[in-house]
Amino acid sequence: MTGARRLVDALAAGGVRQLFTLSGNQILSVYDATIGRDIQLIHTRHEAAAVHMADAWGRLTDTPGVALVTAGPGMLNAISALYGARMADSPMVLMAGASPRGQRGKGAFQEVDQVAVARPVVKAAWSIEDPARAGDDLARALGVATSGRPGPVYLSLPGDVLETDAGDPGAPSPSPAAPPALTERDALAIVALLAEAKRPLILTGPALGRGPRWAAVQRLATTVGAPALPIESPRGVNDPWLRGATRLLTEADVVVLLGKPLDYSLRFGQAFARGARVIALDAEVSSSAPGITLAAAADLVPATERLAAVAATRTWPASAWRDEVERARRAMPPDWDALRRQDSGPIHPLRVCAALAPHVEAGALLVTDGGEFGQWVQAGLEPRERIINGLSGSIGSALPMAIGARRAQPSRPVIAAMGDGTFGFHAFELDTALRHRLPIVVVIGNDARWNAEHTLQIRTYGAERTVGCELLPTRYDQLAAALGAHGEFVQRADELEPALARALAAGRPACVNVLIDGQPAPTFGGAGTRGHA
Ligand SMILES: Cc1ncc(C[n+]2csc(CCOP(=O)(O)OP(=O)(O)O)c2C)c(N)n1
Ligand SMILES: [Mg+2]
Repeated sequence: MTGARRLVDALAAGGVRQLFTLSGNQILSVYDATIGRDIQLIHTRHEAAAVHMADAWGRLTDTPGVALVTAGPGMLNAISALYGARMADSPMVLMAGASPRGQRGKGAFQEVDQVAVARPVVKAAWSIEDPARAGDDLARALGVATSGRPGPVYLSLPGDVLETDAGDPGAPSPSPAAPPALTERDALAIVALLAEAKRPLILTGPALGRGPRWAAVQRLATTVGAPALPIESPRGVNDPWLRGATRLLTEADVVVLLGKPLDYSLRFGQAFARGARVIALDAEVSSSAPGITLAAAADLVPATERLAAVAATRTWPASAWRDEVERARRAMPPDWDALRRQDSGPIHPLRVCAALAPHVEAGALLVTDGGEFGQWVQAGLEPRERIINGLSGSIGSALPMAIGARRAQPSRPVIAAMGDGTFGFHAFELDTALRHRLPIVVVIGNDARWNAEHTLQIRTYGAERTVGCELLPTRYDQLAAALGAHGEFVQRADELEPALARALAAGRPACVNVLIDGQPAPTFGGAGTRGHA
């Protein structure tokens, strides 16, 4: 049995039902091995898109999405997207073909040290060196991707390893060591600090902000009377979705960081009041990090559950603080009402939000990206569930992520909202969506510029020194239609609702191209960071 066959066996055994992929010489043996198996090849138009799709799959299902790309340039195309998955704690595996072992260092076709290139942006990276162990390596990669704080794993697949007949694999490798359990001493010390707090606050990293992990966080938060907020926006504590809660973060006296490094997004601690005590709990933490009162390394979900259980043995005084923060987070500024309803003149981004609201409140999944329009969509909507570009601060992922999401949840409407600049990164994935019958709806806020950068230029250099950030009011709807998708062009606010309804009912991928009035992103006056995406 070849390494490629062992790999595909292990994918099937691991429950992987599709590979988000872009073909190349070095991986055709894996394609061949999928014939007759329950593993579909979702063939994309760019390797980064394949990784974004696997990333969305990982975030939504909490099981690893798997991408497969070719060697050298193919693999290098995927790197930026891998960083996005890393910063979003997304469980996924990227596999890439690689030059044969015997030609290493000799200038093989498309030879580059792919493991070294991937290493800074993944949880783990290695090359499968023994065809007999290809399945075992893959199983280990799936395990590492989901364990502890989830994240992407990279595997190189040397061509000869894939094509060589493999013997007996021998004993399987031990599964990855789980992070340690929270010690009783740490649990008691953390709960004691929380009990002293008047305004405790829990902030989570992206993984703890999703699915079953978030439920564990909520149990702790409810018990101790602390508001809990996920920090997942590149704008950090200035995440427009936090709305008025941003202003209240500086009032917290004890802050618990769950799987959330004290990084740029928290202004390295400056986002909190001087004297606030910061507790950091993560799969790996350094106890000597500046600004941290107490650090504990522990497996996050069991540790959070243990904290909730220890806390439940005490009585916690009633406090209005938690509700106050949650109310401030939900409340939209009163002067937005008129903008949401305005049917005359240029279309404000909030008017687009008003048209999207019934759909995302009814359960459509919202995928949003960066840029100013992306911030408006995040600020102006309260969807049941959403995926955003994330702490990587990268733009361009929303369209392919919507495709990965639709594949994960085939009967759920998926709406991807993004700026016109952002749309250009992966517009051709509409073709992928069409071929694979994944009818996503793309809504473009078209202001004919890279408005986030245009706005920064005005703010930093002055209104007379804007340069280089113009685009055209392009008919992206016609581009979509040329690819076979459904296209809608919206120039007046009252056209929005019917256009969206037609797009959602089209039964094929759709693009709603909305000419909007480019506006600077909303701010809520916190002391946070201002990211650039
Ligand atoms: C991969 C990547 N390239 C560049 C940027 C910098 N960047 C952030 S927002 C933005 C402009 C986005 O323009 P558009 O999608 O049209 O949204 P708008 O701000 O106009 O609403 C740019 C260039 C980035 N964050 N990520
Ligand atoms: Mg724009």
